[in-house]
Amino acid sequence: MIHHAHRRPGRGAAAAAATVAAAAVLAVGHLVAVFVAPAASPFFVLGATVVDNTPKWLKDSAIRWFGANDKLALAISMAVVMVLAASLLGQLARRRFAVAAAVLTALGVTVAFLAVGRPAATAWFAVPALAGTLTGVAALAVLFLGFAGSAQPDERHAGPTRRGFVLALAGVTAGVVAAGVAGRYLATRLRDIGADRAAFRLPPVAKPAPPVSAGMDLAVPGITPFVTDADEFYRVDTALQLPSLTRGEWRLRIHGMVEREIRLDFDELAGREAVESVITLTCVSNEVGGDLLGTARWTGYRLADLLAEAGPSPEADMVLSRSIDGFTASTPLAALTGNQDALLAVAMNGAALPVAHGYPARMIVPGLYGYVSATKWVVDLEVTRFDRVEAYWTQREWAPRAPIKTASRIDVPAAFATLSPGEVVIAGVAWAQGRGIAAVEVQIDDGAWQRATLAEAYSLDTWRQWAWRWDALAGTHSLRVRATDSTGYVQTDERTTPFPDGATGQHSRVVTIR
Ligand SMILES: Nc1nc2c(c(=O)[nH]1)N[C@H]1C(S)=C(S)[C@@H](COP(=O)(O)O)O[C@H]1N2
Ligand SMILES: [Mo]
Repeated sequence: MIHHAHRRPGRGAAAAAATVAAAAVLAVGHLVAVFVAPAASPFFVLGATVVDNTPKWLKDSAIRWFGANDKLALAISMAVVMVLAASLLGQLARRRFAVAAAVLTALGVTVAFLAVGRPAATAWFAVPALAGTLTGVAALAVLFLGFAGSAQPDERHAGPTRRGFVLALAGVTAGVVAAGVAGRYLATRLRDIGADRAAFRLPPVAKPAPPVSAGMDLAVPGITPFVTDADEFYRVDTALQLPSLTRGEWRLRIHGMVEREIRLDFDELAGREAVESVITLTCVSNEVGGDLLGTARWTGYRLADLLAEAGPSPEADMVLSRSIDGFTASTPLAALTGNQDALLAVAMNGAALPVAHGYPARMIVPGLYGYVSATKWVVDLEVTRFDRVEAYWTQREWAPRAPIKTASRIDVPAAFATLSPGEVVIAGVAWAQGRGIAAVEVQIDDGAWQRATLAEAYSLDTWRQWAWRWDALAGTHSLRVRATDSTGYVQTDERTTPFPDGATGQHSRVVTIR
């Protein structure tokens, strides 16, 4: 009689087998999601769940430690956790296969539940995780049970069983890799979001935005152009994988404290009046002198009109917008109903929104930082109250209300530049959306503040270029800028961090003249 213990794979083999079974759940789930809904991939569902539930201290440290690689750091941590958990599952499977299979099933079903709970999910969102789980459990059975019957008494002998196990492991691994590669390939072939974007036609606008005139660009070499190219535009979001949402799939639901709920698809937008607006979008995380802001000509539909159709309750004071990937922003209702330039934007600088900037539709609200207003891939607007619900960053203690602060930046000369004595043009941009820039001043070392020349203003909601001609003398000098907005507020010298509602402080640069 063969002793029971001899039928088990060794510890290492068990860990490898269970890791491959767990990878099968993700790979097959990802492949099936290509056909069902890409956002339902167990991979993204887990990633998004982790991102949404990472405590603020950990997220802040991750951003501090890894900077822009925070998403890569997350993927690596998740992979490490998965391998560790799967190794434990493997040890369990060696002893009690049925219990291990039940645990894997329970985990898979949990992911299916999480998938159904994602924003804009349907019951179909459970399918990829369930299909993946079935495959994973089958892989586990093949690897742990399939070859146990003819076990060699001692694993160290390279008998048929051991060879069989290795072959099975290799076969299942190959299957998992094939499913993963097929998922990635098909995702780009079947879901050609590029073709969907290319087929987009800009809606005719009844009243085009005023043109950007020559006087708005001072044409100083190196200064930030008035309009930012879409591919130069800063990008900030929590998305691990850019959502791929076609116009055909896109839906917008307006609900909550409204007289009537509204559901719109993209074709229904075409029947509405499209408008155009040039707006400077700004990120609250922009440091003094930073480049997390840009100006574009946005085309879209007035949020005021869409909300009016739904009829917000007089008790409501906020709109919670939600993206396909679960990001939320809380925007004061009055900022949407009281501003004709608050848009459900579908185009940027005359072309469909780039996927990274919210294709096929996003919000653009003048005067508010992006995290409380500029939801990309927006699919849901809930009319509600600030005292009822908190948005993504507000839950992480950023300010619930976040108007953009008056600020200015030096674009030229570059930091630590070495220049020749004589005329040096100091120039940059200043912004105070909603109020407008009234003056910009420059200070050299401890000298008097000097009035810069302002470019023509486009509107209160856009940045404004400024320039000042300096007769530079030899030496090392510090250049400093401050803006005054139309309310008379002079940009403070007091330095604060972006957290919780935007940085303050004046931008300065050191240059050498010789
Ligand atoms: N879906 C989604 N929309 C989002 C975000 C996000 O993380 N997810 N980030 C917001 C923030 S913080 C900013 S500053 C703007 C940036 O928009 P952009 O990437 O087009 O410049 O998008 C906003 N909209
Ligand atoms: Mo932001």
